Amino acid sequence: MSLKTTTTQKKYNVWIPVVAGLMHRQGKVLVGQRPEGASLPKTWEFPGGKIELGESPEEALARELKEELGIEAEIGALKFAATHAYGKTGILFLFFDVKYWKGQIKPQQHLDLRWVSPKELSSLELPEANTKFLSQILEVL
Ligand code: DGT
Repeated sequence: MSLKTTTTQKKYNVWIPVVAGLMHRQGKVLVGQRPEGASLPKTWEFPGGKIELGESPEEALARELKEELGIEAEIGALKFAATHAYGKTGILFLFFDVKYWKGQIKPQQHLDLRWVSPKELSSLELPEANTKFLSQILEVL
């Protein structure tokens, strides 16, 4: 059987898979402020980033946490998945629990890092997607 190409090809959206860690310490969660030159500058995000080709989501998150925070993290359960559209680009977010890690957390890329309570999290400037999911994020913290 041969595949037939037609002039009216189906248009596929572009999707970017992003993993983020919900890092817990004494009832607080870690957020980092995105650098000035990055997209969504100065917003407070959960540490993480894009999954690279060939990586599992957990491998991607462990790599990002090493790059961004300088730690060796044990990636826990998938807590929450959601999608958001930035213009024509879709982002698939996968949020994982991170309760254990080795090493001292130091900002390698963020302007600042903060441990915040769920209440404080609600008062920070977050990326649009996180504001949209905030109630679901708060439920799983
Ligand atoms: P790169 O290599 O510059 O593409 O950067 P990566 O792979 O570290 O990825 P990043 O953090 O720039 O991309 C994640 C995308 O997801 C970016 O468009 C910001 C968006 N985003 C929205 N909320 C969050 C969040 O809570 N955490 C992270 N890490 N990204 C978020």
